[in-house]
Amino acid sequence: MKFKFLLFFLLSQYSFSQKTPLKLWYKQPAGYFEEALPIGNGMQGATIFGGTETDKIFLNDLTLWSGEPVNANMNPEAYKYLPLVREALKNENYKAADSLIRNIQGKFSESYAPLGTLFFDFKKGKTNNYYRELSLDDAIARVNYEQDGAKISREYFYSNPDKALIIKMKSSVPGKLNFDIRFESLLKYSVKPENKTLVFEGRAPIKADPNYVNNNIDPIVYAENRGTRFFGNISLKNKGGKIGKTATAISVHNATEVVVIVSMATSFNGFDKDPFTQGKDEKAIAKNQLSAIQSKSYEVLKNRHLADYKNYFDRVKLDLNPGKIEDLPTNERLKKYATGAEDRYLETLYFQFGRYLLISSSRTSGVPANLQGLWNPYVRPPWSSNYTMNINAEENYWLAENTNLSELHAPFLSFIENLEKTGRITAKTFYGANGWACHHNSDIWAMTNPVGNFGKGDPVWANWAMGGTWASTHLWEHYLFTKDKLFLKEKAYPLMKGAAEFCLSMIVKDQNDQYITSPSTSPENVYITDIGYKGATLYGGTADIAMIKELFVDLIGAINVLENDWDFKNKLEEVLANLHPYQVSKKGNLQEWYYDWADAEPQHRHQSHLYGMFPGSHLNMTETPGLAKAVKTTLEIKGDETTGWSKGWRINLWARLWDGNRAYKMYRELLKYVEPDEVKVNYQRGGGTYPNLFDAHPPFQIDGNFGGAAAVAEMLLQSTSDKIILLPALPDAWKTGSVKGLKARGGFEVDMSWEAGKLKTLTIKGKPGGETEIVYKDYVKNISLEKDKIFEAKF
Ligand code: FUC
Repeated sequence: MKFKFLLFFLLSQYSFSQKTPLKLWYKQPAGYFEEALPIGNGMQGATIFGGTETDKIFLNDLTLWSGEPVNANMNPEAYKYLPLVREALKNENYKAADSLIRNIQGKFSESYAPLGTLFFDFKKGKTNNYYRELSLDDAIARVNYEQDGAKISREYFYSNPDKALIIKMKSSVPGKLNFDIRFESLLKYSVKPENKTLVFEGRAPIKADPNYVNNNIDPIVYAENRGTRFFGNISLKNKGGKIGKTATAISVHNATEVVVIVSMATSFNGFDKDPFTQGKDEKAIAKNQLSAIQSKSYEVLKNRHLADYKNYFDRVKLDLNPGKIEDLPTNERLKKYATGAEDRYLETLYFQFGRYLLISSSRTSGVPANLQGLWNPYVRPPWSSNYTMNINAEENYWLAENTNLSELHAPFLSFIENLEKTGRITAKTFYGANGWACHHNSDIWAMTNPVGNFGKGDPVWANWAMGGTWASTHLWEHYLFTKDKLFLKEKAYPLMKGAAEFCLSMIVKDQNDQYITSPSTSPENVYITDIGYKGATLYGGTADIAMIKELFVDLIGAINVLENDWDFKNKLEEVLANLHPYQVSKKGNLQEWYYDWADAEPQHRHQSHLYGMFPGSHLNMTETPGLAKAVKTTLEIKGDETTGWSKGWRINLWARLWDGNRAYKMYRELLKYVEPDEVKVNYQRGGGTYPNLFDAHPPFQIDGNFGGAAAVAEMLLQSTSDKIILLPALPDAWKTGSVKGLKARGGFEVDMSWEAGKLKTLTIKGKPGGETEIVYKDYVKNISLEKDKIFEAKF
């Protein structure tokens, strides 16, 4: 067994040395968060600055949030306002509807908390030949420099198998490592050195308001014996020299090599368990993790980390034929790219960085990657770094299936199980509705209520009710990519059905006897009625109808597979047959509102009414070409300048419109260099990419990284339950290349190469096996593959 592992490891190292390394690298330490390097094991993570005098490392744990389990029954009278809002809408009194709907609001979400910061204080002094990198091939960050005639090197990785941050520091000259290790936190905490270990503990607030709620004098509240606790050990193993301590720090004197191990845990024990009184024993967990590591050598820990990480990362290879790659630091590369330079290496790096980030932030059941993945230094991070359900939380998972990381979708899919629990109470109390609902925001406590602080939120974002509908379509997508029938039957179907039952409660008949939602809002857009009223609440918003349609079509697919619940299928079909249809506006765009009203902000970043084209699929180039044209006109009117996540979405939309060159143009714009937030710049900052390749909304949001990476796959391969379309949106700029390991619906794994813009070779593996139709331009072929069997073709 051991020998096999070693052989695998040596072979993988050998094949890796044959190709261009995928890495971010810099000639100086990070000065800002958006220059620092993120690593993570899917639950915990670190952001590394790599300084030579002080190396600062932000520590995060995905399960450390402010708050406690939510009382979903927070506004028990709210449902009484639903008939009043509906009545106002029926009377076309939009102003009254906008005001009445505020009675259907609850509390804001809680905030994702920063755990603490680790500092290594080194001797001050001149250094030379500084180099800092993050290797995506092995998920290891490295810092090297020279000081006092010694080569100093540091390696950092966050191990999933060993649940710890592991750092190795080395000096080429014996005895040259001298430093102190400190720990600080912005939360309530204490720290003390014990032998060769620095021990810290603390707890999160029981409330941290969003940073846009500034009318509250007490935005952060702590309480004794309440809130999520955390605990950690920082332990050291040294070669040479000795370890001492001060009152709050551990000191290393004259060592040659030091391995630092950070093992930490929180008391979070599930969305519905009090994290203090019913919490996990975070001390025992952290200590046990540490003692399990103590006996393992650094090399063993590193090999275990590599085997674990590469199992995911190596599944997909993308080669865009970059030619001779200029050896430029990543920040300079981005700046040069922004001048219009070709850089297919950077374009590949950004794609693979998205996959790297998902592997590093999405491996915790019930706790998906949040607005910043898991890397957050702020107590009140932008938008609470929570789950914004009207795009951002879902966009995080667009790359999970098609870039062959299906298992990493599980944290989001299991989160939906939690949402369903609070969401049933939300549906009942806020609307008197069946099923379960989720609104604009959620958090680790699976809150599902409309936010707004009981009437203070603008309905344009606070009252959007389709969060559960959108999220539930991910369950069907997971089934389509895996064909896991047991998952469909036991997990997905009941959740999807509950989300649909809520939709059935929210629809009414319009004057034409067609189904529409009432009330409705369209994320986060404002209409102008014919008499000039600017508002948010309406009936029959297109986005609602699009999401309902997608979910109902998915459910019918599920019923056909499971061969059960035919009565419910009849109900869904009846609604689908009588849904208010899409409308094309007088300008030729897809109408967002029930009437052909004007938009208060025609270039607005949200485009939820285009949902059916992407991430949905009931609008497409073959079956609904007319509506696809209206989608295109909508995007033309909106223009291309927008926030990071919105660019990510539009690139996917252009890919689905089979316009590879426009998709590519916007991909380039997503990669537009953006300075760190604290740097003063004299040009207009817009969506783009920070020096550490984090997506800039701005500020940092990880959704653009994930959406952008998903879009690259979407440009190369599109699929439905019974079709695979090859190179549907290949841009002229990617004339020659190859890709291995992309996934298509049906569970197929696709490798292909192309030259001069034309498909050359194709290999499709059936991974559970099944039938599909392959389409490449005029080439159409039906294939039927048994499990693990391969179809190959040359063009
Ligand atoms: C939505 C967007 C904002 C931002 C926030 C996190 O509300 O409209 O642009 O991304 O989520």
